[in-house]
Amino acid sequence: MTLKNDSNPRTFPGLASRGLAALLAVVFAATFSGCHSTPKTQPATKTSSTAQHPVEPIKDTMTPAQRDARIAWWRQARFGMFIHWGLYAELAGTWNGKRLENHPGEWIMNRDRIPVADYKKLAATFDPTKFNADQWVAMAKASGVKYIVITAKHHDGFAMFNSAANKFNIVDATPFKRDPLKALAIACHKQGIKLGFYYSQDQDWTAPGGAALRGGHWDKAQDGSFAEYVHTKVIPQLKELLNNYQGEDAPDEIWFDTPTKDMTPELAGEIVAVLNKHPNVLWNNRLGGGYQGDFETPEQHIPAQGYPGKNWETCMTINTTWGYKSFDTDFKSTETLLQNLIDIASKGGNYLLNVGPDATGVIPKPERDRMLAIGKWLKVNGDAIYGTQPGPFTDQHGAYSTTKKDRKGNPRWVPVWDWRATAKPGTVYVSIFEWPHATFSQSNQGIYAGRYKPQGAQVFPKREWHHGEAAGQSARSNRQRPSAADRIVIDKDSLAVHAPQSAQQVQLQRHDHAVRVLEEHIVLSIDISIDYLAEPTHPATEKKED
Ligand code: JFZ
Repeated sequence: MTLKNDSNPRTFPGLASRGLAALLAVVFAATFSGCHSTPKTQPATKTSSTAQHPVEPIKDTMTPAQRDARIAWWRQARFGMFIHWGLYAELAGTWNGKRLENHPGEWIMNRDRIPVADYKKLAATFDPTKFNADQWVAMAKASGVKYIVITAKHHDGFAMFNSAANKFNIVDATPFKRDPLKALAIACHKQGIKLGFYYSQDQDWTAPGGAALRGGHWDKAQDGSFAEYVHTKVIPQLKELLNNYQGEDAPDEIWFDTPTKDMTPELAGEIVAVLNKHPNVLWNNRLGGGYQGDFETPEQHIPAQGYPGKNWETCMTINTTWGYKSFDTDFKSTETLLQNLIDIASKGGNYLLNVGPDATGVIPKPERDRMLAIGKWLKVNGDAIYGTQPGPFTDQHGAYSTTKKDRKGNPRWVPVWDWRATAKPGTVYVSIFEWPHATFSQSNQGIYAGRYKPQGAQVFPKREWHHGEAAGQSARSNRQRPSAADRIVIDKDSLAVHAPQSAQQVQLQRHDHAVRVLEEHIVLSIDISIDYLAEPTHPATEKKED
């Protein structure tokens, strides 16, 4: 591969200015305006949707353009905040003086086999007087999230909203007597944040007939007909959730969970018929009954390649529990969380990061701190995340382990946290986690020693980066960090190093903008959007997720 850095007239230092890069972005956008309207999702054929499902989801009756418009906000959002909040917050992970280990707090009723009557008593003392919807939403907004998803009803069956359909709810059964979902809907509407409701449609440990995973029912009060449970609780409550917040334009999505075989295609179809009356409401892939929903929901992990061509969202705990546990202090570092967000964006997904408020209505400070630190980074670098597509490079940032297995027994994906790229038409954003381990300067060979070698890259403005750390030391604590104003400019020939002729077919499917950049013989401007690592966060408790 010949490198032509000097001969390319456009790789001049002036490119380092943001203004010029922005200008180029506009030029590229104009050049490729024909290609970004291309729908990614193919229309489902009549046979595949109607044959499988008694009721066809509304999206399957739409044109690709309508379907894209319906989910556009969600695709651009990239970052959301999950909230697991319910009666279990009162127990905070402890029942009868015994700490619940190895299970999340919201599963305590099931894991400790708490009798239905005893669990229901928790409502009488649930009084989250410190709950303040405006504060929660303001915090979410400052964290840079574009949407919130909150547990309207979790597996314990307790409705965190005003429900005429079932009295086991926060308005009728607690001294609090208010509907926090209403307050959140109002606050979200005011502050421009989308709002989704999590609803456990299948498991319900306090309603007769509701399902119970991990051992089945443990209390006679749980026995009954699943269909009757769906008809008398699930469908009426879903109607409430879909209709009672319309003044606030909510909800924007319903997040179903843990489908079992009980959820037959017919019962699920009845639910879909209700959802279809609200064509803009998105719903995830966990309804059951064979329905795919609008998006995939990998949980607690980031898939190695994302889900090319699909909408997907990784949901993840900020420590190790979803529902509040007073003694879970195993928080992921801000740096890990940010790298997860960037990794997910580079693969075209959303990051739904969870917080677990306590029983007084307070989001624990370590969780708030981390959320806000992410928001601080996004404020400077958000254009590398929001509304982006996967980056153009085919580099694999990791490898499948030959020894470690994942939950399903397959070789585990072990990521390398070096750098990730995202893209918008005409612009590629490179976020670098591991700044190179060597002295390097503006020469073709010297720029990147170590793993990352985009030969031909040039760093502007002209200056040398010295990296003062010994090999093997923590690369995080003291490495030299680039600032947001720095640029790497890579010309088409050096880009071709990453995209050999043979690989371009593969690239065309996911990264058409970048491939067209190559074909047009123009310089690709790459924004380095890094800044955040300058802040020391929590070096002692760092933990990498895979
Ligand atoms: C589910 C819930 O059970 C959990 O409480 C939380 O709400 C989370 C977001 O979603 O978590 C699951 C679902 C399925 C499995 C594990 C956790 N599973 O199949 O192993």
